[in-house]
Amino acid sequence: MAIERTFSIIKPDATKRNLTGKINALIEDAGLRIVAQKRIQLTRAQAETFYGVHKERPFFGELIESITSGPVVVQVLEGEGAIAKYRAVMGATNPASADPGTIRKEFAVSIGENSVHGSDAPETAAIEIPQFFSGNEIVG
Ligand code: RTP
Ligand code: MG
Repeated sequence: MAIERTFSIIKPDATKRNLTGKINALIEDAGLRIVAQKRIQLTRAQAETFYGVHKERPFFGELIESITSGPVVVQVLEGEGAIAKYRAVMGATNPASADPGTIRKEFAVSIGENSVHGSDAPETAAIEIPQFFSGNEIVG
């Protein structure tokens, strides 16, 4: 399988509860390498651009409130099949349905406060990564 890169966000519900290290331990234990990282406060405009595909969804307002409610840690993860691998480590969107050992089962509070984001396809990773990182900020 090819070496891929995927985009990850540790969301405010997790940074507020000081879970960045515990989440990154699960990411690294899965064989993914953190090749770019920064802690930032998303602006409303950045959040609305990032989640633009969900603009018409009933939860869009809550989603933007939630992702801008505190610091996030944005990261690029690299590894074999990184996109699918990270989705597996994250677990289901709703933590109630997530498998044991996944980030969302261990740490998430609810579907809205579900601790992490991960790109869902190579095409979305290619759009999401450059929204937050320039080429020389990613060191594989
Ligand atoms: P993500 O994009 O954050 O990695 O999560 P995902 O692919 O598993 O879920 P997606 O369908 O893309 O939804 C994006 C985020 O919107 C929030 N959401 N809230 N209240 C609701 O019914 C609802 N549904 C989705 C979640 O925080 C989800 O991660
Ligand atoms: Mg998604």
